[in-house]
Formats: sequence, structure tokens, C-alpha cells
Amino acid sequence: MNRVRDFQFTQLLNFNSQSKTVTLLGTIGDDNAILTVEKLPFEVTDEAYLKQFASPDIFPEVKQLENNDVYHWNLATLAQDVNKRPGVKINLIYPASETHVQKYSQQQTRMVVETPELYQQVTWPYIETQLGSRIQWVHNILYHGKEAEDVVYRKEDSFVLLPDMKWDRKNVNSLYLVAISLRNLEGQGESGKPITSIRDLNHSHIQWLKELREDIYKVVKDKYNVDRSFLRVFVHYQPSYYHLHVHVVHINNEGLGSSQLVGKAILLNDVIDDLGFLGEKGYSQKTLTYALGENHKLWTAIKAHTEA
Ligand code: M7G
Repeated sequence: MNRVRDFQFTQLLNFNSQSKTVTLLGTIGDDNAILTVEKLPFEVTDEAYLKQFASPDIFPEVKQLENNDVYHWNLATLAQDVNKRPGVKINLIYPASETHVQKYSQQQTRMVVETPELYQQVTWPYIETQLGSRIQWVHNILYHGKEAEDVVYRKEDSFVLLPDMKWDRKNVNSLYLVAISLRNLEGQGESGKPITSIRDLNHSHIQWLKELREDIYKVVKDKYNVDRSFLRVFVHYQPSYYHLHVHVVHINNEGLGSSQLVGKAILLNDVIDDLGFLGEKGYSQKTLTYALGENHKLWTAIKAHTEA
């Protein structure tokens, strides 16, 4: 059941005037809910859509603010249609946990220099607390047929490729897919031990990742007619969800905030290349530097550890 219309506003969590996004905390019934509303970009690759601008109907109201010589500036309302011309994309998290609220709240970010020792002592114990219900949505996709009708590609023992929940699925210029690993560190299927992040990768994964990369390029070309040179393919460290996945994003999708910044995104090409140098122990022996929000539980744990 879609609960978007039941949302009761409590407070503003965050906004971004560049990506034209607002994130609100509220309630639905007795539970917390987080609503992210994003104004959608114009569909510049769709000629039929652009032709609608020739019709006066597209602007139901127009109000001139001023004019000067050949310059005229106006405000207007834009006619919208949820199928052909949706105005906004709405993401709802409900029921939202305290971790969700912290993640989506505006906060100061800090840089963390994570040595292999810090990873062992602080980060891994934190990751272990994040492996249960927090990645249920991943298990639902991989093993329980959730979002099955949207899956673009599935290769057993390798990965599943599907639209990321951030994508409006209309605008190819903002294409955003996620490739989720079906390969485990140990064991098969849902009960196996997942590859939690790049920290678990070593030279034994190079061939698999190379094939995964080629498969992604091929499938995206076949399905969306987008060439590999338009794709930014990367992983996050730290990710929010500790089951290895790869972000596949159109190069023109720039409104993603910190998600694509250095200190969070690492190109898959660089990961594959690094693994060639890192040898048997792979990323477990590398110092990794990244940004974390001050609300993040891992930041709190690292701060307590380094101050102790
Ligand atoms: P991440 O690097 O772990 O976290 O990426 P972050 O980018 O959110 O910080 C997880 C990716 O999975 C993100 O790009 C999410 O938008 C996407 N995602 C998260 N959930 C809960 C879902 C979901 O239920 N379905 C799909 N299709 N994508 C999701």
C-alpha cells in the first residue's frame, strides 16, 4: 500500500537547492517516516516531450516579472502528468529507523583515515551490527523476487543489475543502476557470508570484477543505448549497506551530492587495478580515507576509540 499521502510533517531534515531536493521527517500513524521530494529534470532526450513546449497549455499561468530591451523574465506554473511529465520524484522510508533519520539529517562531515588496524578494531565490529535487517532489502532482491520485474540482468553466482531507487527511470541522462553481488565470501545463497565492502576484496576477485564490468557495459548499451564512455561506475567506501554493490551512473547525473565525491566514491576501474597491486590480502591491508557524517555511528565509535 502506498502511504505517501498519509505523511504528517514534523521537521525539515535537509535540503539541496542545487539538486532541488527536500528531505522531511514526519510520521505515518505511530511510526517515523522520511520523505524525500526531488524536482525532476527536463527530459531533453525526448523530442515528443520537448515539442510540448510549443503549446501554450504547458504553462497554465505565466506572470511577467520584468522586461528590458530583448530580455523578458517570468514566473509560471508547469502542466504536469504523472506518466508523461511527472513533476517530482518522491522517496518514502517508512517505518524509518533512528539510523535512517541520522543518515538523512543535515550534518557536518569529517574525514577519517582508516588504517587496517582501525578497520579491525572499530569498523569491522560496527559492520557486524549492520548485517541483519538493515540489508533485508538486498536479500529481498537477490533471493525473494522483490523488484523482480525491474531486474535488468541476472547472472547466477555473479550479480543482479537493476534500477537504483534514486532513479526516476525516465531520464537516461540521470540513469542510475545498482549491480548487487550474488557472490559470497563463503557459502552459497542467502545463508552465505557476503562480501561486505571493498575491504573484503583481494586478487582472487579481479577476474570476476572484470567480467562484471564488461557485462554491465554490454547490458546498459543494449537496453538503454548508453555507451560505456558515458558511465561512471563506482563503489562507496563507506557504503550505507554492507553487501557489495556497484553504482552505475550516467556521467550527466551530477546532482548527487556527496555520493560521487572523492572520499566516498571509488571507481570500479581503480578498484580492479589496485587489486592487481594489493595481492593476496587485497584491500584488508590498505589505509583508506573517507568522509563520514558526524551523526554516523561509525564516526562516534572511531572518535571514542581515538580519544581513549
Ligand atoms: P550505498 O553506497 O550502500 O549507500 O548504496 P548510499 O549511496 O545510499 O549512501 C546503496 C544504493 O542502493 C543507493 O544508491 C540506494 O539508492 C540504493 N537502494 C537502497 N535501497 C534501500 C534500495 C532498494 O530497496 N531498492 C533499490 N533498487 N535500490 C536501493
